[in-house]
Amino acid sequence: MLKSAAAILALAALFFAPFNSGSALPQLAQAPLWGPLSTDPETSRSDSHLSQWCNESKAAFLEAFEKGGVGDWIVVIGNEAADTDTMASSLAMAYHLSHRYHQPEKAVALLQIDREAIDYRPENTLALDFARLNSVHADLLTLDQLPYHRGKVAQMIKGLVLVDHNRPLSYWAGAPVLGIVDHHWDRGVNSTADPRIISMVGSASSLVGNIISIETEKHEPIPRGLADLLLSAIAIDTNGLKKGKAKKADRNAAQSLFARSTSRHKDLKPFMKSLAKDLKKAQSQLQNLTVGQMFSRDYKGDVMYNSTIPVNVGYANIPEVLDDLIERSKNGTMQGLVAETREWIAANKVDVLITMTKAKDKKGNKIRELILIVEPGTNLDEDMAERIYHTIRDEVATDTQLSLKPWRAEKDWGRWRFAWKQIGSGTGRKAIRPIVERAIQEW
Ligand SMILES: [Mn+2]
Repeated sequence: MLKSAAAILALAALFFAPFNSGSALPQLAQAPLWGPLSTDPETSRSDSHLSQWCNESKAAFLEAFEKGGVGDWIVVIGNEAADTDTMASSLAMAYHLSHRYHQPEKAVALLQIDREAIDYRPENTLALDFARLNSVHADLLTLDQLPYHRGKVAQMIKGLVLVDHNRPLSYWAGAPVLGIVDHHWDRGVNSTADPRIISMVGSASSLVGNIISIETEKHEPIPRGLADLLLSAIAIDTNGLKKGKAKKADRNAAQSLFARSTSRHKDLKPFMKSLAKDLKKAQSQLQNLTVGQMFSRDYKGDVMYNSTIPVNVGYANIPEVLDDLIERSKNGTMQGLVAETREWIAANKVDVLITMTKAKDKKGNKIRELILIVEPGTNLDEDMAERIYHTIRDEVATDTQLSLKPWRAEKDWGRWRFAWKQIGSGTGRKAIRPIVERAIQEW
Protein backbone atom coordinates (compact mmCIF):
# COMPACT_ATOMS: atom_id res chain seq x y z
CA MET A 1 0.00 0.00 0.00
CA LEU A 2 1.22 3.42 -0.89
CA LYS A 3 1.14 5.71 2.08
CA SER A 4 1.35 9.39 1.43
CA ALA A 5 4.06 11.34 3.17
CA ALA A 6 1.43 13.31 5.04
CA ALA A 7 -0.14 10.09 6.30
CA ILE A 8 3.12 8.79 7.68
CA LEU A 9 3.78 12.06 9.47
CA ALA A 10 0.28 11.98 10.92
CA LEU A 11 1.10 8.49 12.13
CA ALA A 12 4.30 9.72 13.70
CA ALA A 13 2.32 12.45 15.44
CA LEU A 14 -0.06 9.83 16.88
CA PHE A 15 2.94 7.89 18.10
CA PHE A 16 3.92 10.88 20.20
CA ALA A 17 0.29 11.46 21.17
CA PRO A 18 0.80 12.50 24.81
CA PHE A 19 2.40 15.74 23.71
CA ASN A 20 0.61 16.15 20.44
CA SER A 21 -0.21 19.82 20.32
CA GLY A 22 -2.17 19.28 17.12
CA SER A 23 -0.05 21.78 15.25
CA ALA A 24 0.22 21.61 11.50
CA LEU A 25 2.08 18.80 9.82
CA PRO A 26 4.50 19.82 7.13
CA GLN A 27 2.98 20.96 3.90
CA LEU A 28 4.60 18.74 1.34
CA ALA A 29 5.53 19.87 -2.13
CA GLN A 30 2.58 20.29 -4.46
CA ALA A 31 3.77 18.01 -7.24
CA PRO A 32 4.10 14.37 -6.16
CA LEU A 33 7.74 13.44 -5.88
CA TRP A 34 7.53 9.77 -6.59
CA GLY A 35 5.97 7.73 -9.36
CA PRO A 36 2.57 6.02 -9.04
CA LEU A 37 1.89 2.35 -8.31
CA SER A 38 2.51 0.31 -11.38
CA THR A 39 2.07 -3.28 -12.45
CA ASP A 40 5.59 -3.26 -13.80
CA PRO A 41 7.66 -4.71 -10.97
CA GLU A 42 10.65 -2.67 -12.05
CA THR A 43 8.93 0.67 -11.52
CA SER A 44 6.28 -0.25 -8.98
CA ARG A 45 6.05 2.02 -5.95
CA SER A 46 5.08 -1.03 -3.91
CA ASP A 47 8.42 -2.67 -4.67
CA SER A 48 9.83 -3.50 -1.28
CA HIS A 49 12.84 -5.45 -2.42
CA LEU A 50 14.94 -3.31 -0.10
CA SER A 51 12.73 -3.98 2.90
CA GLN A 52 12.77 -7.70 2.12
CA TRP A 53 16.54 -7.81 1.91
CA CYS A 54 16.89 -5.78 5.13
CA ASN A 55 14.62 -8.26 6.88
CA GLU A 56 16.51 -11.26 5.56
CA SER A 57 19.97 -10.00 6.39
CA LYS A 58 18.90 -8.95 9.88
CA ALA A 59 17.22 -12.32 10.56
CA ALA A 60 20.21 -14.28 9.22
CA PHE A 61 22.63 -12.27 11.37
CA LEU A 62 20.58 -12.69 14.55
CA GLU A 63 20.09 -16.42 13.86
CA ALA A 64 23.82 -16.87 13.34
CA PHE A 65 24.42 -16.05 17.01
CA GLU A 66 22.71 -19.33 17.86
CA LYS A 67 23.78 -21.36 14.84
CA GLY A 68 27.52 -21.51 14.32
CA GLY A 69 28.36 -17.95 15.30
CA VAL A 70 28.82 -14.62 13.60
CA GLY A 71 32.54 -14.99 12.87
CA ASP A 72 32.01 -14.54 9.13
CA TRP A 73 29.76 -11.47 9.43
CA ILE A 74 30.68 -7.87 8.64
CA VAL A 75 28.71 -5.26 10.55
CA VAL A 76 28.32 -1.91 8.78
CA ILE A 77 27.84 0.95 11.22
CA GLY A 78 27.31 4.67 10.87
CA ASN A 79 27.68 7.24 13.62
CA GLU A 80 25.55 7.11 16.74
CA ALA A 81 23.57 10.25 15.95
CA ALA A 82 21.83 7.97 13.40
CA ASP A 83 20.69 10.65 10.99
CA THR A 84 19.35 9.94 7.51
CA ASP A 85 22.85 9.91 6.02
CA THR A 86 24.04 7.27 8.48
CA MET A 87 20.94 5.15 7.87
CA ALA A 88 21.13 5.34 4.08
CA SER A 89 24.89 4.89 3.75
CA SER A 90 25.06 1.92 6.14
CA LEU A 91 22.16 0.08 4.47
CA ALA A 92 23.62 0.79 1.03
CA MET A 93 27.12 -0.33 1.98
CA ALA A 94 25.83 -3.56 3.56
CA TYR A 95 23.74 -4.23 0.46
CA HIS A 96 26.69 -3.57 -1.81
CA LEU A 97 29.05 -5.86 0.11
CA SER A 98 26.60 -8.73 0.12
CA HIS A 99 25.61 -8.46 -3.55
CA ARG A 100 28.82 -8.07 -5.51
CA TYR A 101 29.57 -11.07 -7.71
CA HIS A 102 33.18 -11.14 -6.64
CA GLN A 103 33.64 -12.03 -2.98
CA PRO A 104 30.15 -11.39 -1.66
CA GLU A 105 30.22 -10.98 2.12
CA LYS A 106 27.75 -11.66 4.86
CA ALA A 107 26.99 -8.07 5.80
CA VAL A 108 24.37 -6.36 7.92
CA ALA A 109 23.74 -2.70 8.75
CA LEU A 110 23.40 -1.86 12.44
CA LEU A 111 21.92 1.45 13.61
CA GLN A 112 23.56 2.49 16.86
CA ILE A 113 20.33 3.62 18.49
CA ASP A 114 17.23 1.88 19.84
CA ARG A 115 14.40 1.29 17.42
CA GLU A 116 12.07 3.89 18.93
CA ALA A 117 14.73 6.60 18.52
CA ILE A 118 14.56 6.38 14.71
CA ASP A 119 11.38 8.46 14.80
CA TYR A 120 12.90 11.16 17.02
CA ARG A 121 14.08 12.48 13.69
CA PRO A 122 10.86 12.86 11.70
CA GLU A 123 12.85 13.26 8.48
CA ASN A 124 14.09 9.68 9.01
CA THR A 125 10.50 8.46 9.24
CA LEU A 126 9.69 10.25 6.01
CA ALA A 127 12.81 9.12 4.12
CA LEU A 128 12.18 5.48 5.14
CA ASP A 129 8.61 5.76 3.95
CA PHE A 130 9.75 7.23 0.63
CA ALA A 131 12.04 4.20 0.28
CA ARG A 132 9.12 1.87 1.15
CA LEU A 133 10.69 0.39 4.23
CA ASN A 134 8.60 -0.95 7.07
CA SER A 135 6.57 1.75 8.81
CA VAL A 136 7.48 0.55 12.32
CA HIS A 137 11.08 -0.20 11.29
CA ALA A 138 10.77 -3.94 11.87
CA ASP A 139 13.22 -4.44 8.99
CA LEU A 140 16.05 -2.43 10.56
CA LEU A 141 18.58 -3.80 13.02
CA THR A 142 18.99 -1.54 16.05
CA LEU A 143 20.99 -1.76 19.28
CA ASP A 144 18.10 -3.00 21.40
CA GLN A 145 17.84 -6.14 19.26
CA LEU A 146 21.41 -7.34 19.69
CA PRO A 147 21.63 -10.42 21.93
CA TYR A 148 24.77 -9.02 23.61
CA HIS A 149 26.36 -5.69 24.39
CA ARG A 150 28.32 -4.08 21.52
CA GLY A 151 31.61 -4.81 23.26
CA LYS A 152 30.93 -8.54 23.16
CA VAL A 153 29.53 -8.53 19.63
CA ALA A 154 32.75 -6.74 18.55
CA GLN A 155 34.80 -9.74 19.61
CA MET A 156 32.57 -12.22 17.79
CA ILE A 157 32.27 -10.71 14.30
CA LYS A 158 34.65 -10.74 11.32
CA GLY A 159 34.91 -6.96 11.40
CA LEU A 160 33.38 -3.54 10.90
CA VAL A 161 32.87 -1.30 7.94
CA LEU A 162 32.45 2.31 9.07
CA VAL A 163 30.36 4.77 7.14
CA ASP A 164 29.65 8.41 8.07
CA HIS A 165 32.37 8.41 10.75
CA ASN A 166 35.96 7.11 10.75
CA ARG A 167 36.73 6.14 14.31
CA PRO A 168 34.46 3.61 16.00
CA LEU A 169 33.17 4.10 19.56
CA SER A 170 35.37 2.49 22.20
CA TYR A 171 32.86 -0.38 22.62
CA TRP A 172 34.00 -1.72 19.26
CA ALA A 173 37.69 -1.90 20.18
CA GLY A 174 37.69 -5.69 19.77
CA ALA A 175 36.68 -5.63 16.10
CA PRO A 176 38.99 -4.97 13.13
CA VAL A 177 38.00 -2.05 10.93
CA LEU A 178 37.86 -3.50 7.42
CA GLY A 179 36.61 -0.48 5.51
CA ILE A 180 35.79 3.22 5.86
CA VAL A 181 33.64 5.45 3.69
CA ASP A 182 33.21 8.84 5.33
CA HIS A 183 32.98 12.60 4.91
CA HIS A 184 34.22 13.79 8.32
CA TRP A 185 37.62 15.05 9.35
CA ASP A 186 40.10 12.17 9.06
CA ARG A 187 41.22 11.14 12.54
CA GLY A 188 44.07 9.23 10.94
CA VAL A 189 43.27 5.86 12.47
CA ASN A 190 42.54 2.44 10.96
CA SER A 191 45.02 2.91 8.16
CA THR A 192 44.71 -0.67 6.93
CA ALA A 193 41.02 -0.32 6.12
CA ASP A 194 40.24 -1.11 2.48
CA PRO A 195 38.48 0.79 1.07
CA ARG A 196 39.54 3.83 3.07
CA ILE A 197 37.66 6.64 1.41
CA ILE A 198 37.46 9.84 3.44
CA SER A 199 36.48 12.91 1.48
CA MET A 200 34.88 16.12 2.74
CA VAL A 201 31.83 16.03 0.49
CA GLY A 202 28.25 16.89 1.47
CA SER A 203 27.05 13.41 2.28
CA ALA A 204 28.56 10.01 3.05
CA SER A 205 25.67 8.59 1.02
CA SER A 206 27.18 10.22 -2.08
CA LEU A 207 30.46 8.37 -1.54
CA VAL A 208 28.66 5.04 -1.11
CA GLY A 209 26.42 5.87 -4.09
CA ASN A 210 29.51 6.44 -6.20
CA ILE A 211 31.08 3.15 -5.15
CA ILE A 212 27.90 1.43 -6.20
CA SER A 213 27.72 3.19 -9.55
CA ILE A 214 31.41 2.61 -10.35
CA GLU A 215 31.08 -1.05 -9.46
CA THR A 216 27.64 -1.40 -10.96
CA GLU A 217 28.76 -4.01 -13.47
CA LYS A 218 29.92 -6.09 -10.52
CA HIS A 219 26.41 -6.75 -9.25
CA GLU A 220 22.73 -6.56 -10.21
CA PRO A 221 21.15 -3.10 -10.15
CA ILE A 222 20.36 -1.99 -6.60
CA PRO A 223 16.73 -1.89 -5.41
CA ARG A 224 14.99 1.31 -6.41
CA GLY A 225 14.11 1.96 -2.78
CA LEU A 226 17.80 2.06 -1.96
CA ALA A 227 18.42 4.68 -4.66
CA ASP A 228 15.49 6.67 -3.23
CA LEU A 229 16.86 6.44 0.30
CA LEU A 230 20.36 7.56 -0.73
CA LEU A 231 18.85 10.48 -2.66
CA SER A 232 16.94 11.57 0.47
CA ALA A 233 20.16 11.63 2.48
CA ILE A 234 22.01 13.59 -0.21
CA ALA A 235 19.08 16.02 -0.50
CA ILE A 236 19.12 16.78 3.25
CA ASP A 237 22.90 17.08 3.53
CA THR A 238 23.34 19.31 0.50
CA ASN A 239 20.06 21.19 0.85
CA GLY A 240 18.91 19.88 -2.51
CA LEU A 241 22.35 20.00 -4.22
CA LYS A 242 22.76 23.67 -3.34
CA LYS A 243 25.91 25.32 -4.62
CA GLY A 244 28.63 25.39 -1.99
CA LYS A 245 27.01 22.59 0.02
CA ALA A 246 27.18 19.99 -2.73
CA LYS A 247 30.52 18.88 -4.10
CA LYS A 248 31.16 17.19 -7.44
CA ALA A 249 30.91 13.75 -5.83
CA ASP A 250 27.45 14.63 -4.47
CA ARG A 251 26.20 15.78 -7.87
CA ASN A 252 27.62 12.73 -9.64
CA ALA A 253 26.10 10.32 -7.14
CA ALA A 254 22.72 12.04 -7.27
CA GLN A 255 22.74 11.91 -11.07
CA SER A 256 23.41 8.19 -11.25
CA LEU A 257 21.05 7.30 -8.40
CA PHE A 258 18.32 9.44 -9.95
CA ALA A 259 18.28 7.16 -13.00
CA ARG A 260 17.58 4.21 -10.73
CA SER A 261 15.09 5.96 -8.41
CA THR A 262 11.29 5.96 -8.57
CA SER A 263 11.20 9.73 -8.94
CA ARG A 264 8.51 10.97 -11.30
CA HIS A 265 10.41 14.18 -12.06
CA LYS A 266 12.22 14.36 -15.37
CA ASP A 267 15.00 16.56 -14.09
CA LEU A 268 17.29 15.95 -11.17
CA LYS A 269 17.56 19.53 -9.90
CA PRO A 270 13.89 20.38 -9.27
CA PHE A 271 13.42 16.91 -7.81
CA MET A 272 16.26 17.28 -5.32
CA LYS A 273 15.07 20.76 -4.33
CA SER A 274 11.58 19.52 -3.74
CA LEU A 275 12.79 16.45 -1.85
CA ALA A 276 15.01 18.61 0.38
CA LYS A 277 12.10 20.94 1.09
CA ASP A 278 9.86 18.09 2.26
CA LEU A 279 12.54 16.49 4.39
CA LYS A 280 13.67 19.79 5.94
CA LYS A 281 10.07 20.57 6.79
CA ALA A 282 9.74 17.21 8.51
CA GLN A 283 13.04 17.80 10.32
CA SER A 284 11.60 20.74 12.23
CA GLN A 285 8.49 18.90 13.45
CA LEU A 286 9.68 18.18 16.95
CA GLN A 287 6.76 19.50 18.96
CA ASN A 288 5.75 16.05 20.21
CA LEU A 289 9.08 15.03 21.66
CA THR A 290 9.73 14.95 25.41
CA VAL A 291 12.80 16.54 26.99
CA GLY A 292 14.49 13.11 27.13
CA GLN A 293 13.72 12.42 23.48
CA MET A 294 15.24 15.79 22.58
CA PHE A 295 18.46 14.70 24.31
CA SER A 296 18.44 11.32 22.54
CA ARG A 297 17.64 12.77 19.13
CA ASP A 298 21.14 13.95 18.27
CA TYR A 299 23.43 12.46 20.88
CA LYS A 300 27.01 11.26 20.64
CA GLY A 301 28.55 9.61 23.65
CA ASP A 302 31.50 7.40 24.47
CA VAL A 303 33.55 6.10 27.38
CA MET A 304 36.74 7.95 28.26
CA TYR A 305 39.32 6.65 30.68
CA ASN A 306 40.94 8.72 33.37
CA SER A 307 43.68 6.40 34.64
CA THR A 308 41.41 3.50 35.60
CA ILE A 309 38.01 5.09 35.95
CA PRO A 310 35.70 4.96 32.94
CA VAL A 311 33.80 8.21 32.40
CA ASN A 312 30.74 8.26 30.14
CA VAL A 313 30.90 11.55 28.28
CA GLY A 314 28.13 12.60 25.94
CA TYR A 315 27.31 15.51 23.66
CA ALA A 316 23.74 16.40 22.80
CA ASN A 317 22.75 18.88 20.10
CA ILE A 318 19.35 20.43 20.59
CA PRO A 319 17.83 22.71 17.95
CA GLU A 320 16.09 25.00 20.43
CA VAL A 321 17.17 27.16 23.38
CA LEU A 322 16.92 26.58 27.12
CA ASP A 323 13.74 28.61 27.50
CA ASP A 324 12.04 26.34 24.95
CA LEU A 325 13.31 23.26 26.76
CA ILE A 326 11.90 24.57 30.03
CA GLU A 327 8.54 25.02 28.32
CA ARG A 328 8.82 21.52 26.87
CA SER A 329 9.18 19.95 30.33
CA LYS A 330 6.04 18.39 31.80
CA ASN A 331 5.28 21.28 34.15
CA GLY A 332 7.00 24.02 32.20
CA THR A 333 9.43 24.99 34.96
CA MET A 334 13.17 24.99 35.51
CA GLN A 335 12.72 22.34 38.22
CA GLY A 336 10.72 20.25 35.78
CA LEU A 337 13.50 20.46 33.22
CA VAL A 338 16.13 19.56 35.81
CA ALA A 339 14.10 16.53 36.97
CA GLU A 340 13.53 15.21 33.44
CA THR A 341 17.17 15.77 32.53
CA ARG A 342 18.19 13.81 35.63
CA GLU A 343 15.91 10.94 34.67
CA TRP A 344 17.39 10.81 31.18
CA ILE A 345 20.95 10.96 32.48
CA ALA A 346 20.29 8.09 34.92
CA ALA A 347 18.57 5.96 32.26
CA ASN A 348 21.50 6.46 29.88
CA LYS A 349 24.21 6.11 32.54
CA VAL A 350 25.89 9.37 31.56
CA ASP A 351 28.52 10.92 33.86
CA VAL A 352 29.27 14.12 31.97
CA LEU A 353 26.72 15.66 29.63
CA ILE A 354 27.53 18.58 27.36
CA THR A 355 24.47 20.06 25.70
CA MET A 356 24.64 22.53 22.88
CA THR A 357 21.48 24.41 22.03
CA LYS A 358 20.93 26.39 18.88
CA ALA A 359 18.10 28.56 17.64
CA LYS A 360 17.37 31.93 16.07
CA ASP A 361 15.79 34.83 17.92
CA LYS A 362 12.94 36.90 16.49
CA LYS A 363 15.37 39.12 14.60
CA GLY A 364 16.98 36.08 13.00
CA ASN A 365 20.19 36.23 15.06
CA LYS A 366 21.71 32.91 16.00
CA ILE A 367 21.59 31.98 19.68
CA ARG A 368 23.79 29.24 21.07
CA GLU A 369 23.99 27.99 24.62
CA LEU A 370 26.23 25.49 26.32
CA ILE A 371 25.16 23.42 29.30
CA LEU A 372 27.50 21.38 31.45
CA ILE A 373 26.10 18.72 33.75
CA VAL A 374 28.15 16.31 35.84
CA GLU A 375 26.11 13.64 37.57
CA PRO A 376 27.49 11.37 40.31
CA GLY A 377 25.90 7.98 40.72
CA THR A 378 27.04 5.89 37.76
CA ASN A 379 30.85 5.92 37.61
CA LEU A 380 31.57 9.00 39.72
CA ASP A 381 31.14 9.55 43.43
CA GLU A 382 30.43 13.04 44.76
CA ASP A 383 34.11 13.93 45.27
CA MET A 384 34.99 12.93 41.75
CA ALA A 385 31.96 14.77 40.36
CA GLU A 386 33.01 17.89 42.25
CA ARG A 387 36.54 17.80 40.86
CA ILE A 388 35.61 16.93 37.31
CA TYR A 389 32.88 19.58 37.25
CA HIS A 390 35.22 22.36 38.35
CA THR A 391 37.98 21.34 35.98
CA ILE A 392 35.70 21.33 32.96
CA ARG A 393 33.89 24.47 34.07
CA ASP A 394 37.13 26.43 34.44
CA GLU A 395 38.57 25.17 31.15
CA VAL A 396 35.40 25.98 29.27
CA ALA A 397 34.77 29.36 30.92
CA THR A 398 38.28 30.64 30.22
CA ASP A 399 38.51 29.40 26.64
CA THR A 400 38.72 32.47 24.43
CA GLN A 401 37.60 30.67 21.31
CA LEU A 402 34.29 29.70 22.89
CA SER A 403 33.67 33.18 24.33
CA LEU A 404 30.91 32.46 26.82
CA LYS A 405 29.00 34.40 29.42
CA PRO A 406 26.92 32.78 32.17
CA TRP A 407 23.32 32.11 31.28
CA ARG A 408 20.93 33.95 33.62
CA ALA A 409 22.63 33.69 36.98
CA GLU A 410 19.37 34.01 38.90
CA LYS A 411 18.16 30.62 37.67
CA ASP A 412 19.05 27.85 40.07
CA TRP A 413 20.44 24.84 38.29
CA GLY A 414 21.57 22.98 41.38
CA ARG A 415 24.94 21.39 41.95
CA TRP A 416 27.35 20.37 39.21
CA ARG A 417 25.48 22.10 36.44
CA PHE A 418 26.16 25.32 34.63
CA ALA A 419 24.84 27.04 31.53
CA TRP A 420 26.43 29.68 29.32
CA LYS A 421 25.34 31.75 26.41
CA GLN A 422 27.79 31.93 23.55
CA ILE A 423 28.79 35.37 22.33
CA GLY A 424 29.29 35.75 18.62
CA SER A 425 28.75 33.04 16.06
CA GLY A 426 29.85 30.30 18.46
CA THR A 427 31.26 26.88 17.78
CA GLY A 428 29.87 23.37 17.77
CA ARG A 429 30.67 19.90 19.00
CA LYS A 430 34.00 19.82 17.15
CA ALA A 431 35.45 22.76 19.13
CA ILE A 432 34.17 21.85 22.55
CA ARG A 433 35.13 18.19 22.50
CA PRO A 434 38.94 18.60 22.81
CA ILE A 435 38.49 21.04 25.71
CA VAL A 436 36.32 18.60 27.64
CA GLU A 437 38.56 15.65 26.83
CA ARG A 438 41.61 17.51 28.06
CA ALA A 439 39.81 18.49 31.25
CA ILE A 440 38.81 14.90 31.96
CA GLN A 441 42.33 13.67 31.46
CA GLU A 442 43.72 16.38 33.75
CA TRP A 443 41.43 16.32 36.75
MN1 LIG B 1 26.94 12.42 7.29
